[in-house]
Amino acid sequence: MRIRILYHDRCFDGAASAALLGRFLQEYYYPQSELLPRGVLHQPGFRWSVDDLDGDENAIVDFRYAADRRLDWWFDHHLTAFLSPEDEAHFRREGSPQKVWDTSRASCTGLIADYLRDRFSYHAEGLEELIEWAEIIDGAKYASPEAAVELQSAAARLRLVVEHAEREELRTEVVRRLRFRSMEEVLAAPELKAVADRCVDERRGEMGFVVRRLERRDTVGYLDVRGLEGARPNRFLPYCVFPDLEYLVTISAGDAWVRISLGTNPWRRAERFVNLAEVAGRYGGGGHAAVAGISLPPRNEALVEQVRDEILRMLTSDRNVAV
Ligand SMILES: [Mn+2]
Repeated sequence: MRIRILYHDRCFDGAASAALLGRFLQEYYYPQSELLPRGVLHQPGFRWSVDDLDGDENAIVDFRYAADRRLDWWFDHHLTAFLSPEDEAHFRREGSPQKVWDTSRASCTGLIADYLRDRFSYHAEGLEELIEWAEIIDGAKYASPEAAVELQSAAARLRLVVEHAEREELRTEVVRRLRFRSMEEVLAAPELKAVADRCVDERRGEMGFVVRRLERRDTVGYLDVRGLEGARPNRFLPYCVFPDLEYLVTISAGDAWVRISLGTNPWRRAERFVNLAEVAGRYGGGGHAAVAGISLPPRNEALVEQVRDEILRMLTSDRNVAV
C-alpha cells in the first residue's frame, strides 16, 4: 500500500500539510502503508503529468487541483487553485467531501487540521506547534517584521531547511519526520542541522545586500536580487528597513525563469487595497490577494522591465493616472 502525497515544495505550509495529512491517512486508514511525499513547484506552463498520481491512495495538498479520478484527497487555499475553468467545473461537479478548497484560510495545514477534527474527530497529538507555525508563516501573522526575520527559533530554522535544502530526498525526509517529531527533534538530525546552519549564515549575508539594494517608489518597495546567486531573501526584511511600505515588488532569477514576487506589508494596511493574485494573474502568475508571484522566461529583459514598470505603476499612489 503506497500513499502518494503531492505537496507545495519549498514551502513550510506545504511540508506541514503533507506531514499532517500523511500521518492521518496512516494512523486512521492505512497503518501498514508507505508514505511517498513529493514536492511540486509552480512553473510556467505547469500541468499534472499522467505519472504523478501513482499511489494506491493519492493526495494533493497546498497545490493545484488535478481533474483526475485517481485523486482521492485534495486540500488547497490558493486563489489560483485551478489550471482551467474545466478543472474547477470538474471539482464542483464531483463535490467530493474529501476535496476542500477554502481561500479564506491562512494556511492549508490549518484547513486540514480543522477538517480532520470536524469530520473524523481526529487530532494529531504533538503537531499543535507545527500547525500553529504554518498559520503564522503562511498567513504572515508574525507579531512584527523583526519576528518575521529572526533566524533562531525552531520554526525559522525549519522553514529555511524546507525552502532551501537542495537535495529533494532531504526535503521529503523532513515531511516524513514531521509526522511524529517536534520541529526541534527534526532539526536535530545532523544532515538537517547542517543545512539550517548554512542557511542561517547565508541569510545573514543576504541581509546587508538587501538593505543596500532596496529602493522605494512612494510606499512601494522595489528589490532586485538578481546577481545575488541563489538568493531568496526573507520577504519581510524590507519592512524592517522601511516600516511604512505598503507593497513590495521583488525580482529574482533562477536558471529557467525570472520571478516577480508581489507582497503586502502585513503590519500596515494599504490605503487602497490591490488584489495581488489578480495582478499576477494578468501575467500568467498566481497566489493570494496579499502575496503573489509571476514567473517569466529568462533572458527577456525587455519583458521583465515592462511587467515590473506596469506593476509598480499599479501599486504606487499615482496609480489613478496609470493603468
Ligand atoms: Mn499554503
